[in-house]
Amino acid sequence: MQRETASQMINSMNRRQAMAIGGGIVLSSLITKPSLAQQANGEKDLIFHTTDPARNAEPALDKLVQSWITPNKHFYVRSHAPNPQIDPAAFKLKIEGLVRNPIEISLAELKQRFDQKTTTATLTCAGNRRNEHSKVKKVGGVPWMAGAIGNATWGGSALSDILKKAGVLENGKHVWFEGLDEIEKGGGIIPFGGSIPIEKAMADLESGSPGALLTTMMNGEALTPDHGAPLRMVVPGYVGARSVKWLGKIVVSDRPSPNHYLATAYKVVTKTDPIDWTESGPIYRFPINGAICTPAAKAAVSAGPVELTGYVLPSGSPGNSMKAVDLSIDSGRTWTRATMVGESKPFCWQLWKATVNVKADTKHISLRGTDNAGDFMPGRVKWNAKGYLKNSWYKLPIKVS
Ligand SMILES: Nc1nc2c(c(=O)[nH]1)N[C@H]1C(S)=C(S)[C@@H](COP(=O)(O)O)O[C@H]1N2
Ligand SMILES: [Mo]
Repeated sequence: MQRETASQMINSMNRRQAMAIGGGIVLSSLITKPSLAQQANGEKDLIFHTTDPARNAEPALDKLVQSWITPNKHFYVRSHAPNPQIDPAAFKLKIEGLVRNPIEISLAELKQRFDQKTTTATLTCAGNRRNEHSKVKKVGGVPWMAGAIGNATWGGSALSDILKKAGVLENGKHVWFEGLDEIEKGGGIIPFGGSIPIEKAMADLESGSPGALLTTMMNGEALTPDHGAPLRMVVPGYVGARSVKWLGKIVVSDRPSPNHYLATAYKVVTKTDPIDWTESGPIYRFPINGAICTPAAKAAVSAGPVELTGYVLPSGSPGNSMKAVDLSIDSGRTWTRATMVGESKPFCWQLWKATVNVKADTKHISLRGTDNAGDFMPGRVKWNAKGYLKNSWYKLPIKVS
């Protein structure tokens, strides 16, 4: 607090005044000490697809499945613009729209006034495994391998608690989230945003069926700028895009958000030149998916037993879990059942291991999965223009010697 005040004081002085009291070197150290630019962003052990203007990175697959909880350094980052600079001391979240009592609340008040809860949930990008789509026909966007996924314990306030306090009006049907980032789009600047239906927003976090969490903590540590500090949404069961980072505003409305990232982008559309975004609706829940994470693609193995590990994610329906995970060395003619490893929790991935007997002529190992909501990873999925929701059998190429 003290330092924050000092920096505000210095920032409000003009340069000459500040030079007069402290000299250039002292001035710059006074300004940069508590500088928001210097906010710790956490060490990352990721493969970066881009760093400028936005950071987009995923872990190597062998690192990804070392533990059920993904350590922050191995948690993928997907951002559309540079991390915005937000002063946590001055920050206020706004809750407005179709509510009886609009709220403007600081981070400290948010923590004091609302129960602090934790929930473990998997976050995954709708574009996870996009590079496989590109092998059929090139698609734009970050060329994700299968690492745009992670499982973390998130801490913060239940969205439902805050909305109850605000008093949602009868005609409030959708909850919009707006980020504080600045994305260059079509010659202008827009924030990242989206919305979720009111039923999802109000789902009780205690019932094992978490609705949505206004998150300040990730795996017991304060959120870092990469993951949306100081405040982000986490919407368990929904594609990552609905978990808006750097959350600045919540609006209750009678309709879905008009923000580009809900109203237009993040849809499975098949026409190109031009893309017809009206072809389908926004993606909310994530579908079942999975990947073989070890051995690495194109690894040289000997004929005989080969140990495999990986993850599967049941589709994002409440209470859902994996029913079966299978592997095939003959493109699906015969299957070997995998063993589930680690915890099974709603809205969380399931790690697995299996041993398959590869033959001298085995070229691929295929993975499929089925969940208790009746969803399964299909043999094929139709190519789509943005490369979203690639969830067909995961095919690992191997070299048998
Ligand atoms: N404000 C904002 N929120 C955002 C994004 C963004 O670019 N800006 N990216 C979204 C997408 S597409 C995903 S997959 C997740 C990624 O969260 P992570 O970077 O913490 O892994 O954040 C979502 N929230
Ligand atoms: Mo995403």
